[in-house]
Amino acid sequence: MRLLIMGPPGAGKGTQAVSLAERIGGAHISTGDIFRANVRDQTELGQAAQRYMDAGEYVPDEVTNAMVRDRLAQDDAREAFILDGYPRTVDQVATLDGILDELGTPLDGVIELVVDSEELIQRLLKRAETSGRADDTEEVIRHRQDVYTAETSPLIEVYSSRGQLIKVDGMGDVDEVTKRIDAALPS
Ligand code: B4P
Repeated sequence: MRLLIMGPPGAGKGTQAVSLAERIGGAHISTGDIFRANVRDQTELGQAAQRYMDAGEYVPDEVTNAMVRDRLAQDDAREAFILDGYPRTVDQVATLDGILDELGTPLDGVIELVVDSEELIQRLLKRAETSGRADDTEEVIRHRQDVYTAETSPLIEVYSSRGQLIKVDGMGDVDEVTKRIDAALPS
């Protein structure tokens, strides 16, 4: 199965995508994780991404699109994958459509995790106590929510109009949300 998981920062995308990848037997492709690994290793990609991430801004599309194109062409993503945190802009949707067309690997569904805005902030503030992530300060957390609303929330309508959107209530504990996702997936 080939899936996207969407939702604002703190919705639980990464949390759910890790276990979902195991259940569908596919690759977990998190653009945030790939950027953080590159920042940690101080690669050229990491150096290009770091200042955007630290400020809560999106990394430019040309950098992100090239990275995802390479990753999706790898063997472990052939039959099944969950894309976590990509696409995030209208341009990224167009690029992803082209990549999946070329590879002949269409999507089976797009999961949207729906969570109240105050709950999002509380989760990320809690993570800030332990994560050490430069983008987990209250000011940057709030800015990331605004960037999501402006840049990414319009994508929900795009996938909804294609009949691919699977809305899942992301409130409640992690296991409850996992059960809801499994119940909502196409068979
Ligand atoms: P991401 O790594 O995708 O960061 P995120 O939006 O904060 O989501 P994450 O997956 O980490 O959090 P989750 O909701 O699982 O992106 C980071 C940055 O990378 C972006 O700001 C941008 O700069 C760059 N980037 C990434 N992709 C890009 C793209 N496509 N284009 C351009 N730039 C891009 O979990 C949050 C917290 O909630 C965790 O602590 C978790 O434990 C907790 N949690 C989860 N589920 C819970 C539940 N049910 N109850 C309570 N807590 C829960």
